[in-house]
Amino acid sequence: MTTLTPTHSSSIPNLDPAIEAIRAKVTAGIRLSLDDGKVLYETDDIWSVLELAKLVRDRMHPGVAYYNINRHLNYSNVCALSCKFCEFARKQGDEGEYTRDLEYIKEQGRKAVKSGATEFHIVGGLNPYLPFEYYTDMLKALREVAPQVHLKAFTAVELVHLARIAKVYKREDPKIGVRWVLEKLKEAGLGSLPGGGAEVFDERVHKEAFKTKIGAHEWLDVHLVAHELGLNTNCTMLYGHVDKQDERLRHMEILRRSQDQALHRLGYESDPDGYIAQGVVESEQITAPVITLNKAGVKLPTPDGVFFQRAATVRERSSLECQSIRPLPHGRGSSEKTRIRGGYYQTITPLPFFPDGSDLEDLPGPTGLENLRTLAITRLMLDNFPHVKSFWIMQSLPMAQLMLESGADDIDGTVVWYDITKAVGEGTHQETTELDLKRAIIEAGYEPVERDTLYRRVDRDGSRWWVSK
Ligand code: V47
Repeated sequence: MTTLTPTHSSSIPNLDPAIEAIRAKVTAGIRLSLDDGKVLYETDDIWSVLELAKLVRDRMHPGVAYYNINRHLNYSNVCALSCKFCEFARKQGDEGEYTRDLEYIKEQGRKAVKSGATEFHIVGGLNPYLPFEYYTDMLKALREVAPQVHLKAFTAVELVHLARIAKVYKREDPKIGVRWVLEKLKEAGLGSLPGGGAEVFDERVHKEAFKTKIGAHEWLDVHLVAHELGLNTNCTMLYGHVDKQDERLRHMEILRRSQDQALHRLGYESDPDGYIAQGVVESEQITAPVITLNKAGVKLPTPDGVFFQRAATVRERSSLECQSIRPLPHGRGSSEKTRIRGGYYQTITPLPFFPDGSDLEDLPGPTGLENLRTLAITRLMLDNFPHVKSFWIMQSLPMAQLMLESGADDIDGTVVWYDITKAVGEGTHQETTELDLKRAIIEAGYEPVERDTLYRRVDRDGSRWWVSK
């Protein structure tokens, strides 16, 4: 039997002076370094880490927390890959394998309309037996029966697979085939991309846990092309298996550099407090300046357009910083107004590893405190991500409540059916009600705001809904 020793002393709070330097940066909205991230992971003073993440979250989303009325749809669990962490995938002919036909898909669409859902989250395995038309037909069928419901579909991993089966994949530049695929899917009704399949961007972890899946380069290329086409995307980090803390921090650095690139394209100005970790993303060829969104007053991008406020002059900025007053937002010239459209990462969702049923089921999976800390660090490091999601299905609703106090501003939606991971004692029917989501948010001290996939406020009258004016 292993003997467990306490990792920190019993005195609470465990104040750590190293946190104070980070607190000053967080208060001023200055980008944290990877060394800061290491302190946040290693400190005994976890409560200060959570408190700092809450400070940023409250500055970006004062008083509110988001949820949506959605449905997840897994169209097939047949998958050519054999990722060690995955319990979802089956081979054709295995017990429990399935591939949904168009009738099933349409039925789901009709149910979604009846329940007032605003979003379908659609993902599946890399099924080698389905033609490319299956995917366009699926989107068109949903468009037909549920024209108002946003279709957030297909991870970067599936999109590369689609380029292959459509025979447009070019090894020398995967972006070409992926662009073709995304254009066709957009025509069929695709609205945005979910964030799955990112796992942890690290070659060691890739080799050890998901060798045959696309790596960081291709994942990032797919999201780059989607952003160039004006599609918003999400991203994830699947942690708590064979990964190490410094690999998670590098994953976060790569994602925030990728978001720097997206925001730069949209016209956001560079942040003079920029920090770029050396040696992490050269190979991804990201040359954009650092752009942050977590300073007080910075307008977050929205798909409907956002107007930058006046840029602070260098003198104003340094004077404010000397006085320890929160700096003004940065933006374009004095009264210039810039319209932002889609083409950026909306949300990061940290995904805690579920060992049961996977090839890595001997591993214990992350603990509650590890989940809280990782979510808080994600909020603190990813200073240019508008939202951080605590996916209640994987974190549990009680834990998602705590996470709203520790960096998260979103808990996802009603879900209904989910097959990728199952909580103990749960099958694929994993549903909660709007009432429960709202109750959880209110109890955590925030006003629940129903959002659509693009984070616009939603008003509704029963199952009828519209985006608020
Ligand atoms: O891509 C697979 C991960 C992802 C396991 O974009 C596992 O808004 C934990 O991406 N333990 C699917 N994780 C979920 C996902 C997601 C969820 C909610 C919202 C959004 C969004 C995205 O789950 C997969 C994979 O990375 N996964 N197996 C496992 N055993």
